[in-house]
Amino acid sequence: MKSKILQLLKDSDGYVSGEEISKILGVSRTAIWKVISHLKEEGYIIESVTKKGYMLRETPDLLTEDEILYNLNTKWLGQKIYHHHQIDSTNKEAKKLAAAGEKEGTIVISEEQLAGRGRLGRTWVSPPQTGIWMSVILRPPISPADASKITLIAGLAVCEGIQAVTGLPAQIKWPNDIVLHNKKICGILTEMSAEMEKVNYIILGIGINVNINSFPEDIKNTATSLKIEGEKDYDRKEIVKAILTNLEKYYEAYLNKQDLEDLLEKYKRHCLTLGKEVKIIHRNEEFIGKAVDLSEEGELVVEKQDGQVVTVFSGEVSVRGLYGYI
Ligand code: BT5
Repeated sequence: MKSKILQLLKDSDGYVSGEEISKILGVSRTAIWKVISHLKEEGYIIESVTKKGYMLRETPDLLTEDEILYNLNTKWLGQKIYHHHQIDSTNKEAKKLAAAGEKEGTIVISEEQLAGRGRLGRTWVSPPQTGIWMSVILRPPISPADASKITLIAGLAVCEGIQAVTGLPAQIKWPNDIVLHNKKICGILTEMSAEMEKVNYIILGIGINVNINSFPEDIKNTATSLKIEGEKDYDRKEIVKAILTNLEKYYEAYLNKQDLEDLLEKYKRHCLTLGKEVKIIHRNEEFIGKAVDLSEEGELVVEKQDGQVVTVFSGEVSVRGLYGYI
């Protein structure tokens, strides 16, 4: 009932009377009043005027289920959201839920992470209420060997989502970073539980720096936020919605065709790695070459300095520019 009342308030330009709400939803005026009090506790500013009714004045800047579901155009992705004010890591929590049978499309989102994680045990800086720290539970009927393609699909969905809402020229740094003006604004961490031939679930963790003003010393030269680059605050909810809409569309397109063909063209257009001299780092080995293309499987095709052409699987590699992060 809470989300329905909220929807009525949001859809109206003026006051909505208790009588009207009561008629539409078939609930008592006291029940409505209780919900309104509850919404106020959550941070909604709602004016109540006798004889006129209720008017929504302000919505809290929180990524709650109610806020994200309002006008979200997906069929299944993000239709159930666990919202936290603080958590260690949304990926860790999503993994617990998935292992306990949570269905595909459910999302864990937190205003702050105390132990946000990057790849290979690295940390992810996740300050309160200024970013999008979320994890999506997916159960694709694919082989574990294809799981890294989900990272590419997510990168495309995030890049285009950010561009659409902010108008900023976000680009993809293959395989899992989104960058803006050559600095990182988003990282993607894909974790999987699988058997030999079958994926049990994939946790797609997405971290986006939205309204962060500054970063710790060790990453301040490589990290940035939408606010720093665009010089204004952005609405986190709208970005989440745009990403979920794209992600559902591209994920379904990939599963229907069982290949990346249609998506790769778009991906390449946004990919700043192509055409660049890169250093590929995998465990203790590294080599230098030019990133010339992406294979049909989404691997990076690199021409080494001796002319040999190799394909690099996205698994656990790090890609660096010759003169720094890009
Ligand atoms: C990533 O790892 O880029 C994946 C980040 C995924 C974060 C999301 S947030 C929701 C979900 N829950 C989690 O616990 N994680 C996921 P990697 O490519 O390994 O990059 C990590 C490196 O990026 C760190 O070692 C830092 O150098 C740098 N870094 C850390 N925090 C950053 C930030 N907020 N913005 C930009 N760079 C950052």
